[in-house]
Amino acid sequence: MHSSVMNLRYMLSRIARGQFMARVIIKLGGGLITDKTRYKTVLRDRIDAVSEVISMIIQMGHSVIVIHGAGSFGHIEAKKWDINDGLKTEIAEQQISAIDAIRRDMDELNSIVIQSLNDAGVRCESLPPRDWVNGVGARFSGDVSVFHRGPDSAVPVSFGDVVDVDGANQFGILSGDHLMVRIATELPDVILCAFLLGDADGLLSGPPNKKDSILINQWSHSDGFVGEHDASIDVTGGILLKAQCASQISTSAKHVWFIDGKVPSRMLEILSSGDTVGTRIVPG
Ligand code: IP8
Repeated sequence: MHSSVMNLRYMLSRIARGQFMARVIIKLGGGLITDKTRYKTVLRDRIDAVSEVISMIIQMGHSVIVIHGAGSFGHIEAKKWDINDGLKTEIAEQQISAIDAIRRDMDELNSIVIQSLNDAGVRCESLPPRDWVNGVGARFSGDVSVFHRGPDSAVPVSFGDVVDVDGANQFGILSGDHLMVRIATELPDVILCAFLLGDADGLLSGPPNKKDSILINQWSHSDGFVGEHDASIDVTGGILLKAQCASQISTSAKHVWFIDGKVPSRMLEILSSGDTVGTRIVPG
């Protein structure tokens, strides 16, 4: 057996089942699970590594909720046809067919995530936002109590999506980060809310590709600036929007973290010791 898996099994064996039973909400960032620059390029190995750890978190007795981003299955076409800004009469026809295509592509990405979780022994139920959400941003209308499950139920899985919007806009993009805010602040007993990134150990002081960018170990809203990641690709906003969402969550969840999703065992470290390599988001 691979040594990192053995270490995980050892860590798991030291945590008695049910000892810290609570809710764990995990966002698989679009930049972790896809190559954001190439249309519909999925990074299945990375999803599988996260699924293995999710299976262990469930074995610990926690109830888990999974949200994933869109990456190159959503943002490229959404940007091309301005879906985020709602209906534009001059390109309405192209926008309508782009919405169909984006929703189909998101269903495809969602079924890959669910297949990976199933392969790791995790039963799932998909709750696509288009079926139960109206509006965008954290104040969308929609009942997030459907995510409230016990530890032995199927894991609810949802994702950023094109949703209906009342009024002239008619449609817009709901980010998975805004789903995270609503679920994490409205459901009880959230012990960990983890944002899994694809390009960094956590929030950095500058862009990830710059040598002098360093990891920020702890961040609160009042600290302000964080280095930009992916702003030119994401239609829903870059890392600062994510950080603002995490900051809102930190007022109600004990542990809110940005971590490197390529090392998902860091979630187990947080659950077992309260600390890991990453950025802990604290209220303020
Ligand atoms: O990647 C965006 O969701 P996010 C959803 O979680 C689409 O911000 C369809 C672009």
